[in-house]
Amino acid sequence: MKNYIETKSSNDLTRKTLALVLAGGEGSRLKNLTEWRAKPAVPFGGKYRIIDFVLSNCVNSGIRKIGVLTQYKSHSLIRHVQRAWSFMRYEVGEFVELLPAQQRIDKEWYKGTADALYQNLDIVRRHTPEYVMVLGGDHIYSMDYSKMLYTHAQSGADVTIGCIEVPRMEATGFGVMSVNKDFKITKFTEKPANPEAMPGKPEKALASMGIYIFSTEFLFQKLIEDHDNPNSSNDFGKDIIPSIINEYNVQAYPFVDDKDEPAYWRDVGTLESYWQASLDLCSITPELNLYNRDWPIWTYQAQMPPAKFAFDDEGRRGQAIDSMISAGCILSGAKVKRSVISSGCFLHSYTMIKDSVLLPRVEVGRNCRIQNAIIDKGCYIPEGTVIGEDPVEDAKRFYVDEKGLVLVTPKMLGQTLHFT
Ligand code: ADQ
Ligand code: ADP
Repeated sequence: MKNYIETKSSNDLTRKTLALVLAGGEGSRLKNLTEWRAKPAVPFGGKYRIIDFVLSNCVNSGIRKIGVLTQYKSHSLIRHVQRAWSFMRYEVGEFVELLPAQQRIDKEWYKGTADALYQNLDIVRRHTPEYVMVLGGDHIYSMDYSKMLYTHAQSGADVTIGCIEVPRMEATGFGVMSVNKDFKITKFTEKPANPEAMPGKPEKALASMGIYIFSTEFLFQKLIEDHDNPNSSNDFGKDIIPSIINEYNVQAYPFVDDKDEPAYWRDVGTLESYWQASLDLCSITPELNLYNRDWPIWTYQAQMPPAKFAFDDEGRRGQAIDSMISAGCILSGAKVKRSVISSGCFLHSYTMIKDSVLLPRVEVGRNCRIQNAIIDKGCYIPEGTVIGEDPVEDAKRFYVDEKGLVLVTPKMLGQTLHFT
């Protein structure tokens, strides 16, 4: 293995890798935000969709052969991937290929994540990759996968799993692992009720990021065995990973920053985590830097004019502080604080928005006050609306979570859905 590595550059490794992005999950904890779209298609960061982060990581890492497995409410996801990622050139061996659940093997949709891959085994085989990188389509982070690939090849592992330290009680929603001093995984439990603490760190647990590098033959073998096992739910986290820990070399790859600290990685699976990760972008020195020209996040964007800040008719300025204002927005006399205002929003005079996330094409009428809210794409908020000040009032019309965060969708406002 060592000789092999010495003669291969990381470029060789990335070129021989096929990335498969699992983008079929329902994301039900995002409530009505995923009523019409899959979680990876949820708009994020003003002009992106969540899936752009993992796809940009692939492309920026040099992994340019990518399949996207879709299932649940996939229309806007498919449309977005086609529009945004068609710049990849198949002629030079680069592609983003859509792999929708299409009952190719039998009459079933994708059961679990392992089944999603199993149903596409022949397509994977045709690309003859040496490594297959399995990725979730619904996390916000910037990560150089080539380093993980290099570590995988160098260690000679059968599988390498990306992992990160998280607060122990948050790990109930993740796969939790224990590792030995060489980072070999010795134990793996999917979504434990009482996550095991890390040695010497009672408040932390080592969570799986749900990203796996498999040496291809090993993956094929395990997918076939899993398919033939009637007791399996055909899921990586629930079935395949726990079943191989003892017998095989399964390595953990910690995702850390330059200072060896846990890097920025967010599973924006709940409304609160989605809202928080959005507002993280507004901080003065955000941990996730979208302005890093060495690591661009690619997306599709309609051509729109620059954001415009206009006076209202009493001469008050439209202004925004600690906020991201996307292209195509007009703030006429409205004030915005610590908020993400996505493309094509129009905020009218005497309106105040703070600590909120507006998805694209929202219009807010005059004299509104909005705080601690997520406003879904295409909503029209009528003049004089107040959101986020009285949870009891808000709950009569909108979705309010246990911390008082308000979600507003066109349907809740009695409006027709125009955009997903
Ligand atoms: P979860 O995220 O809970 O845990 P899951 O719901 O299976 O696992 O989703 C994993 C990824 O697969 C998501 O990107 C989802 O969109 C996608 N997906 C789910 N079902 C699919 C299907 N039938 N077809 C195609 N795609 C599908 C996983 C791991 C944990 C790990 C966390 C990290 O199981 O061990 O800690 O990810 O978030
Ligand atoms: P308000 O109800 O907030 O006072 P208006 O509709 O009167 O908003 O628009 C206020 C300002 O916004 C206008 O003076 C103009 O500068 C800008 N504006 C409105 N519509 C457009 C547009 N389509 N293109 C460019 N600027 C516009």
